[in-house]
Amino acid sequence: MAFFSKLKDKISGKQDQSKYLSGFSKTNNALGRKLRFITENNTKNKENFVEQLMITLIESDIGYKTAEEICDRFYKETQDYLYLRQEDVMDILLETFNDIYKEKDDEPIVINDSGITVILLVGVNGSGKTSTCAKLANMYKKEGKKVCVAAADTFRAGAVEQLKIWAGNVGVDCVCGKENEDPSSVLVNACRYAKENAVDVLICDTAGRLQTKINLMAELAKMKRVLGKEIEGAPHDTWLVLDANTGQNGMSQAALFDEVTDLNGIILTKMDGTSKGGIVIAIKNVLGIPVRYITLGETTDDIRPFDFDLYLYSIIEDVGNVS
Ligand SMILES: Nc1nc2c(ncn2[C@@H]2O[C@H](COP(=O)(O)OP(=O)(O)OP(=O)(O)O)[C@@H](O)[C@H]2O)c(=O)[nH]1
Ligand SMILES: [Mg+2]
Repeated sequence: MAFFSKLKDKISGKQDQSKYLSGFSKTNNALGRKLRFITENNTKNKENFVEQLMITLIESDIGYKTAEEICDRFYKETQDYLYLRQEDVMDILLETFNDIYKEKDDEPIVINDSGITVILLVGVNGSGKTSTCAKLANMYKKEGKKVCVAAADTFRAGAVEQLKIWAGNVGVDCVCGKENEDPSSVLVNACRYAKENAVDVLICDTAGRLQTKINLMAELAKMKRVLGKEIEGAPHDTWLVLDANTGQNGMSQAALFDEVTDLNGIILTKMDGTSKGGIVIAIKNVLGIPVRYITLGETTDDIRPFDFDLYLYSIIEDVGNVS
């Protein structure tokens, strides 16, 4: 297993891998187990294997287009299928996932070295925006940065209070809006506060909205413009907070939010609770938007930078045995 050995070498020095992998295990064990199963059961029939592979990939939310691409590539790579060992089939599959994900390079996260880095979080209702705001705030604070959060969800009753409590727990400043206040005016106040208080990172929470509601999407476009007027280049990062359980609707969310807000990243939440997770590959392959972070639970520590090599490694079943 040439590719797998290389992958193992690559990740062996990475910190925190066991927690990362155990958080993933549900997602990728399910995919890994299915891949193993169809590999074992189709040693003599390549056509049948590829058909089963297509179904498995679609069941794991990889999406039709990307699944088809993986199957086509796999088919071409395995002229000698009948002579391949099961582990070699698995190895070729993992390498195909890798090649498809890494075909387009990820642009790095934008950091404003000359001032405040502004991050805008957008997404549908309940995807995890507010809790992710707290998780990011906690993470950046631990890196030694001065962090402020902006509670610009003035639409849902209790939303401002929710972020205020999280901010208090994490120990960062929070600029709050009032219920029904224009969210853009909250962002103006937050930018001014950030400038006056030497803040390094300003993270803006927004109200959940369906990607198909045109007026609410227009409101987001306004928020972006307002941020840019207050702080040059802001928002530097606009990230879609996407529930990993959403399945293929996630593709439509990503496409429509991207159209209005020009996303430069995705945060995949609730990775601890999904048995799918193939959407990581689909979004990157179809829309070219990289996953920046994943969240793996409900405490403020449950956030990790997304690492594709660890993700891929965890697809192989024995995730606990990384040495
Ligand atoms: N298990 C698990 N639960 C999560 C994760 N992230 C968020 N949640 C839960 O998902 C629910 C919704 O999270 P919120 O952060 O309030 O979501 P939101 O997008 O701000 O919701 P709205 O403001 O109503 O649009 C909460 O119960 C969170 O605790 C995660 O990574 N794992
Ligand atoms: Mg919220």
